[in-house]
Amino acid sequence: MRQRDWHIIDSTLREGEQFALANFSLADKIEIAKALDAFGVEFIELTTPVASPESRKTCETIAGLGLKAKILTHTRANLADARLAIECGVYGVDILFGTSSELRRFSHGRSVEEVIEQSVAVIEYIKSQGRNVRFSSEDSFRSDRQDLLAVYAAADSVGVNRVGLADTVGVASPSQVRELVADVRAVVHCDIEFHGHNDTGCAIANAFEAVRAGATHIDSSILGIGERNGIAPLGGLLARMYTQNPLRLQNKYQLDMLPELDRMIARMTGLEIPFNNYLTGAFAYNHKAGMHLKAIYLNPGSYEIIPPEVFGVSRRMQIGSRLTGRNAIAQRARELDLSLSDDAVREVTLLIKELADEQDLELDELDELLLRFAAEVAA
Ligand code: HCA
Ligand code: CU
Repeated sequence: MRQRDWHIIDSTLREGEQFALANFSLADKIEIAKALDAFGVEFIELTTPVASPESRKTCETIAGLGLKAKILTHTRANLADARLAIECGVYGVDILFGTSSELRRFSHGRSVEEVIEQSVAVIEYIKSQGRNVRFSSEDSFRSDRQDLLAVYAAADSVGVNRVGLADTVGVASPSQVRELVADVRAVVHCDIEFHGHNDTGCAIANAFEAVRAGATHIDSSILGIGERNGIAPLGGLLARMYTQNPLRLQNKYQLDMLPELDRMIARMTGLEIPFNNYLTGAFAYNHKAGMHLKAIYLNPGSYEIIPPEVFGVSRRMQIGSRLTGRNAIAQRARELDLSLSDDAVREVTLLIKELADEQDLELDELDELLLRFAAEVAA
């Protein structure tokens, strides 16, 4: 199937607010919204205005900033919540209803018919107010397939703009996502959104499969923050999608702002960016083994699937370890304008490896050693 165009719904200001250490002030939220807008995400989702007076103020303020990104808020599927959302001036309302048998039995206690009836009323109301509306079912992957499709088809038939599939508990595998999105695609004409939690490490892969199966909107958050261990991280999602269609992403988003976004959320939550974070982790572009160093010097593409500069980061050549190789050392010598014979390079490489067996050499120590060695050889 031809891949449809897809869009980012960044939920740092909704799902992300549900992260343990996220207690954003209004000023923080404005900063986040402006940064996401400058980055180029198409949609920004905010916590329901029903949550607290400050949440309401956030909706009103951010909806009034005049950003290019479309502002959504996320509410329960009832008229009172929808009304308040609309009063805040948002572009669209994302409504959510639980369709799994557990939620129907233990949470809201409604039958599928009642879920449809109530959702349709809310969808029609939001549309009558000229706003964009999305209907999503919580815990979609543990819902009865026929129930789920019936609810989506009903929402579609009254003109919902999007239906959302939520892997609320992070249980879905990529092939399950592909299958369910395809099934939904077959019964609705509207757009399809996917929201995936990362409990089993599949959030990015699941989002990727969702797009391939026809989803048009993907939820993400900066650094992946959200309930428990969060959802698909913006950076990782873009890394995954970049490998499919680099130009499209480069034309659409200010990709080199990613480190700034990740640092902003790390600062506001008091966390470090994880060492192994997609693209922006301290070692995401670290090259260490001799074979890798040699190949990177010749052609960075040999071990880098995405050029670091695209996302505003730089590579790190770790040439002072016991795993280093003579090609890396020769390259460093050339960079220092030293001319060493092949034999001399071989000799100094052995020396470096011996020293690094004790402790890695920092670049300045290594440079000093090379300069001294070259002077001795010349003498
Ligand atoms: C939650 C709700 C939600 C909603 C997703 C959506 C989920 O449980 O906090 O509206 O698409 O994961 O189900 O984040
Ligand atoms: Cu969620």
